[in-house]
Amino acid sequence: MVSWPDTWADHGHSTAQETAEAPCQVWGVLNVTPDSFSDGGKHLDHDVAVARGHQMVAEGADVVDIGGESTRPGARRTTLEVEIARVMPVVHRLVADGVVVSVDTMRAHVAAAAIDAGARFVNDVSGGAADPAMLPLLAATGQHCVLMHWRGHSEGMSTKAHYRDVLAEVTLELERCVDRAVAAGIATERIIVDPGLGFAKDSRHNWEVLGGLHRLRTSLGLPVLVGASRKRFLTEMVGGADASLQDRDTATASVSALVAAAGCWGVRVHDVRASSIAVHVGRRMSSSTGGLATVP
Ligand code: PMM
Repeated sequence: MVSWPDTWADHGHSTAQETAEAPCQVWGVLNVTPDSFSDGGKHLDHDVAVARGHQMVAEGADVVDIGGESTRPGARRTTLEVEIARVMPVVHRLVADGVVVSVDTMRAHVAAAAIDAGARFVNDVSGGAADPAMLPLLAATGQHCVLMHWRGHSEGMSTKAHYRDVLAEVTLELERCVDRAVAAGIATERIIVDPGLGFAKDSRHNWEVLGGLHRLRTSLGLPVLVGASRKRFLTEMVGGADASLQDRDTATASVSALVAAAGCWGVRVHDVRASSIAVHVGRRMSSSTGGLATVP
């Protein structure tokens, strides 16, 4: 089991070389939902979800990220009661078994319940924007959090995929998101940022963000988590709607290696085993070049 530093600054990411040598975290996606775009409906049964959480740890996951609300493009919101009922039993059981758990939620109420139950991270895809109580909660609890680039709820987000310079705008909007979090009282050392691939971004935007990860990371100066796993822009590369899961996971693992080579802090993936290997390859390559590879 990974022992977590008190802050990521303690993790020693102070130079490019040190970042290249620090392990790239692998977060396993555990969606307890009927409608998430790749694993929806698979883990609605809590016993199945808990077993999958353990399997992901055995395959190399550092963190299991549990979500109870689908954020696939066009998805309608889940009620608070349903989200709690889906997520909390799984959080309780995996925490009791010693698994490092993150809760993927935009609701402060769900985050508070998960933190009380022992979740170590709150992964808010809205970067604290969806629920005004979220940032104060994270400040009060001192929890590590992932703040993702977000322009609005899934139902209308495709209409917001307009950029003149996607990398510059995502970086700036994330910077403002971090400023709001710090103003609310969250310590910078507790913040991980995520460019939000697929969220108000089309395929071309996603590739441009991936191509500029090294720049995004160094401009923000914070750990970066990347969630490319099985997303549409990767599926398009391997046959579109007819793509096999295996091919989508191969494409995902290839991205994981490049994300690790770009010095990012972690990847969020469904197929943990392949990406656990891929991030080692990516980090090894970037440390062998004496610093960080710049992903083209
Ligand atoms: N993507 C999804 C859900 N949660 N969280 C973070 N931090 N980053 C992401 O890219 C992200 C996320 C989309 O759905 P999925 O759970 O099926 O991958």
